[in-house]
Formats: sequence, C-alpha cells, structure tokens
Amino acid sequence: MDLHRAGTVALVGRPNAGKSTLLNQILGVKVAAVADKPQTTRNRIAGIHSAPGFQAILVDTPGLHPPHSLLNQVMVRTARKAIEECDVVCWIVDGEVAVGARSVPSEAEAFVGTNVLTPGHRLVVTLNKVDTCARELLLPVIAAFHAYTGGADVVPVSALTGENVDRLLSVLGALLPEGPALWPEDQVVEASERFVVGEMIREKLVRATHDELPYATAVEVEAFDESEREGDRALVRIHARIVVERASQKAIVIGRGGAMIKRVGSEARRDIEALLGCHVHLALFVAIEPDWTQSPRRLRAFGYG
Ligand SMILES: Nc1nc2c(ncn2[C@@H]2O[C@H](COP(=O)(O)OP(=O)(O)OP(=O)(O)O)[C@@H](O)[C@H]2O)c(=O)[nH]1
Ligand SMILES: [Mg+2]
Repeated sequence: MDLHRAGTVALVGRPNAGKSTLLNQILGVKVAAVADKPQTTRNRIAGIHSAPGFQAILVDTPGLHPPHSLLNQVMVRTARKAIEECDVVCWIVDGEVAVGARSVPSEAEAFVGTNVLTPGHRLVVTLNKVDTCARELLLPVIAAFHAYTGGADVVPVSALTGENVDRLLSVLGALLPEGPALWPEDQVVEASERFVVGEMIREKLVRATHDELPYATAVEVEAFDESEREGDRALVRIHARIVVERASQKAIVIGRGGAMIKRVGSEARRDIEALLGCHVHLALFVAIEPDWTQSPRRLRAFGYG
C-alpha cells in the first residue's frame, strides 16, 4: 500500500497575491475573506484538504509587507510564525504583477523571498492569476523564480478559475511528511464557524467601502444562537458588532438612511447561509473605539496576534 502523507502548508505572499482565493478554490467553499484590496486577511486561518493519499492543512496568512501600524506588525508576525511552523511553504506570486515588473523577483517580492527562503523548509512557488497573462510572458518568470529559489517547483495556476490547481495540490502533497490524517475527512476548516462568520461580514465591508476605512474596521460576533438550528426551518441568530475608530467612519458604515449597513448585512447573510446550511438572522451594530488598531489589548480581543 502507498504511504499516507499529512502536514501543514503555509500560503504566503505579498498582499493581494490571491492566497485566500486559492484557499477557497481548493476547499470548494468560501472560508476566507477575499477583496481587491491589500491586507484583507489579518489572521491565520487554516483549511483542510483531504485527498486520496494525503491530507494538507492549508494555512492562509496575512500578506507580507514592510509593517507600519501595530496591527500591521501583528499581521506580519502571524505570517512569519506560520512559515516557521509549517512543513511546506507555498509562496504565492501575483503573475500579472510579475510579468510587468522590471526585475524578477521585484524588490517587493524579494521581501517575501527573504522570509520564505529559510533552510529546512520545502518550498513551492505558485505563479497565480495566469488567466490574465500571455503564456509566452510567463515562461521567463517561471525560470527566474526557479533559479532564485535554488530549484523549487514553480507551478502556474489560476486561483480564480481553478486552472492547474490539481497539479499544485499533487506537488504540495508529495512534499508533506509521512503520517496519518490529522483531521476527520469531512472537516473543512480549523477555525470556528463564529470566526468565519465575522470574516464574511468584514469582507463585505472591505469590498463596499473605500480608502482608509477597511483598515479601521474590525468585526466582533457577540452572539451566535444555535438553539433553532435543528429541523426543517433551521435558523441561526447572529449579532455582530462592527468596530470603527471615528464617528465619521461610523457614518460611512451606516450609509445614507442605513443603506450601506443594510447592503453589507444582506450580502454577508447570503455567504453565511451557504456556510451554515440554514437560514440566518443577522443583526449588525456599529461601535466607535478610538485607536483600537494601536491597542495590544483590543487587537488580542479581536483575535489578532
Ligand atoms: N484574475 C485573477 N484574479 C485573482 C486570482 N486570484 C485572486 N484574484 C483576485 O485578486 C484579489 C486579491 O485576492 P485575495 O485572495 O484577497 O488575495 P490575498 O493574497 O489573500 O490578499 P491579502 O489577504 O490582502 O494578503 C481579489 O480581487 C481576487 O479576486 C486569479 O487567479 N486570477
Ligand atoms: Mg487574504
């Protein structure tokens, strides 16, 4: 009988490279927030992919970038810790950016390189967003990353369409250490449903608002009432608090006549109902907490770091 492999894969890379999109694509269900804005992911979130012969625990991480605020520093520390603790590092590179860059890797990408090229780690480079690039432009980029990493596999994929993701999974699976599955085969995520629910709400906010607001927002799920979850009219009641730093931001989140918060609530509810497989009653509130992004105590309370 073939041996079974199991272990952790850290999905790391620059902000906006497509790490969370790749995780959702592999799992076949949305568990990670995705937005066309850098620094969408703030926590470690792990998905579980069980396949014949191997089980990969895929750890999504915040984008690696030179940090400024305390929140940023905590996010970068989270990504570095995931790298230290994993069996395999999967470095996700935005192919669309890489084919247009003056050097390969670019300076910003080399910042990630210094974090992932650690001795003792198995490394795979994933060149993402190939649906946006011409094939002939990809080949020199693939060769350059292969050389830069001292011979790592470079796998071109599209996390969005799923193109070549199967090939990436078999490359990653073959690098995992030998061992039995660590989680039941039907379990998809290590995080609690409550945590994922908070992320779905934050994702809608990040997508719907502009500029500085996404960075000033956190979501706290205060109540998660499952007492009516059984039966044919199954329902979960959720209360969540959206935290911002200033009154002006609160006004943006609520929107004219409550339009923004209504839209965020109904979009988030759709994702949450798909995740939980039942009806959801979602109530959102907005609270102001000045400087929460600079407060170690509040950052910990929101689960960051
Ligand atoms: N065209 C295309 N777009 C993609 C692909 N993968 C991701 N994207 C888009 O890239 C943007 C960023 O995706 P995310 O998955 O949030 O990126 P991330 O690396 O998790 O970003 P952070 O959490 O901010 O570090 C989103 O708009 C995605 O839809 C892809 O394969 N093709
Ligand atoms: Mg992300």
